[in-house]
Amino acid sequence: MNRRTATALALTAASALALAGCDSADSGPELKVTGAYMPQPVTQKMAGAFLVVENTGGTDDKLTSVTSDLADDVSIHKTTGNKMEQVNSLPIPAHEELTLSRGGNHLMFMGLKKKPSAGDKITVELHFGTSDPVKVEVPVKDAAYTPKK
Ligand SMILES: [Cu+2]
Repeated sequence: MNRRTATALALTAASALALAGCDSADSGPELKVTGAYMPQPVTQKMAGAFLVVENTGGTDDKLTSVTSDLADDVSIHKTTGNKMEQVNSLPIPAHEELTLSRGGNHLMFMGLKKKPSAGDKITVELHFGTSDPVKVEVPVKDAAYTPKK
């Protein structure tokens, strides 16, 4: 074994330790946003968007607010039965994920500055209880689009 290989092995061991450390109970939330999309809205009045926020950290966090270049009025909605209602936040528990999807939790945009079409991208910034804000590029899809699992 040459010296370079030995160093690489030592580094691998060190990062494995660091990863294990991340899993301890006192680590902060570690958020990752995936699968964001917005079905092309029917009118300029409102639009919805969906995404998943994964928390691989050891501490709970929550989604507290959303801002966007598409509309000044963006809120967080949950759906109960047939009715949607605005909520102040949605929990993102440690080692779990918050799922926003059709028929469930979603982001609600009111009074759009323009009507986006499939193929466009909009930008949202997600704000959390603990973690730093995360900017997400949200692709606009066909009205009937549903993500593959
Ligand atoms: Cu809604």
